[in-house]
Amino acid sequence: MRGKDNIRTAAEVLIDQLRIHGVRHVFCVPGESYLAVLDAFHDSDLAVTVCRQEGGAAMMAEAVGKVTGRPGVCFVTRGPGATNASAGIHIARQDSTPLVMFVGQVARDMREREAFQELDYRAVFGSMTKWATEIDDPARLPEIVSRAFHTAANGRPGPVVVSLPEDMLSERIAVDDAPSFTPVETSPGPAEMANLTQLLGTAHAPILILGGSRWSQDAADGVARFAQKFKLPVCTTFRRLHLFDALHPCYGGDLGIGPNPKLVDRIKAADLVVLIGGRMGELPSQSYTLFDIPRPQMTFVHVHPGAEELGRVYSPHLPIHATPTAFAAALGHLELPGTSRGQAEAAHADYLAWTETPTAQPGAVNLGAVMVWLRENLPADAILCNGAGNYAAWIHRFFRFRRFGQHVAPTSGSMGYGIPAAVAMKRLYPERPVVCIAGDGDFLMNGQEFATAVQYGLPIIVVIADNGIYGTIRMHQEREYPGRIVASELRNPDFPAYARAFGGFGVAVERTADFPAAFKEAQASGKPAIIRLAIDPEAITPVTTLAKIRAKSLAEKGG
Ligand SMILES: Cc1ncc(C[n+]2csc(CCOP(=O)(O)OP(=O)(O)O)c2C)c(N)n1
Ligand SMILES: [Mg+2]
Repeated sequence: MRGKDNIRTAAEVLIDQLRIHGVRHVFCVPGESYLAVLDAFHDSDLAVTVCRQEGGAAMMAEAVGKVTGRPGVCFVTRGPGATNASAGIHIARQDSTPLVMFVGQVARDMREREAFQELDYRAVFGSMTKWATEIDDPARLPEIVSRAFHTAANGRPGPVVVSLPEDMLSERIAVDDAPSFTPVETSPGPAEMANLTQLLGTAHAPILILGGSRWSQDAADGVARFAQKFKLPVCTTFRRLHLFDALHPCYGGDLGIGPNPKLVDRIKAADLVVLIGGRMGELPSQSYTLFDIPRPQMTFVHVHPGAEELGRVYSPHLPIHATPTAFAAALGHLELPGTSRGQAEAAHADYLAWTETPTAQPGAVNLGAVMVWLRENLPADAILCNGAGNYAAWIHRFFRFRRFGQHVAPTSGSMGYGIPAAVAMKRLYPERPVVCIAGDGDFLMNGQEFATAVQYGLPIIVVIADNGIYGTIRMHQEREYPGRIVASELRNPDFPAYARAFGGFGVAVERTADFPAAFKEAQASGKPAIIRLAIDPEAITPVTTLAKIRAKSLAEKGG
């Protein structure tokens, strides 16, 4: 309880800092290590979501950071809680997402004895976070929390871990609050924009590639206007499809796993590549084969909010240290001689042709056709979440994302992300339809958070592509060790019954034609829902089958 003399417990000071920094939602699994914080939640207006596993809580906070650009916040207990949560910390790292995780810690006078569940968080999270620290002196709480928010959100965003010794949290102190934080925008300089104008003005086949974080709808619109004015083709990196309207006449497609070969050819033939916001990691660079390292073969402009990322792998001809938001605003003032620079029209025609019609598949449910139905029937404000597995290839290929924040999925390829992300999105945006697409393996990595959806009355719709295998791994096995199947087969529960057991709605779909009715039933139920799709394991990607991969591999290996 707060005293009348403005003396607060450290835990109350902490909650007040969160409110000052604009936090509305916190995700947690409780622990006795931070009871004083839980008690401070009691009197605050923070929306608290209690989760079933810390990995889920951390992924929910990560999803909030992804779509809002401000740190998502989670609270977990020491040792086992923190290590469970590390799955979400890793996603925030790879995906450049602002996240602040608070961890309970043993009392200060017990440290270094390996007391119950004690860990050294600076050491454990040191290489996974932008900053990992512990608060010893409650009087420094406003300062350290302020730094945590700045660090998580500025430059290249990422996770910060703050450890809270139990006895520190219940100390009573008089201390001033910190001012609220604002992420720092880094703008490109006039010299850089002049240089860019010159490069774009003389290029014959330029292309823009969008990726990373620190975007907004305004920034995406700004790039779209610029691209349209000068007919520049634009593509997006792995799982960043939401950065550009797929039906914009300049959109050339998704540079992720299994991209359109015509897009890859277009990039190879480009004489100027402008990469905005992304790191050009392993997946979009097609395993580091698209561009020469360190100096790309074509003129390479790299715009990134983190100074340390410029020149890290690729040495750009023109590095621009800027946030995508500030860079997009600067593009509005950029004039190029003439109007026709690139082959946007041809790139967009290639994209439309590649994504228009579902490919033929073995089995009675065609996941491509399901995606096409969803893209034609979900409203423009719907949010799609997913984790990792081969099933996601059909999302990337056939769903056409139209606006920022519409796709919430891990560039880190972390299974189990879709359910927590969907729960977080529905908690944030109760009025928007939220659909999670999951694999059977993927779903059960965090399926327990379906209980959280039920607990908070969040009618998310989960579509499980159930092929009875860890399909991605089986695909790699067949390619590398044909016919030698091990540890990739799954015996699954009855997923619709699972949904019902949790208090949700469940339905099974055995034929493509039954999907629309099942989806409408799920919507009408008003409950969190699971739609189980019976997917033929042979339908391993939109373009090939397991049998074909095995046969090809056997032929190559002389088997
Ligand atoms: C947390 C985590 N563990 C393991 C992996 C390795 N992995 C990548 S995809 C995959 C299988 C996915 O199976 P499923 O969700 O059923 O989708 P499918 O490939 O069958 O469509 C595995 C095990 C991973 N990416 N993330
Ligand atoms: Mg599977």
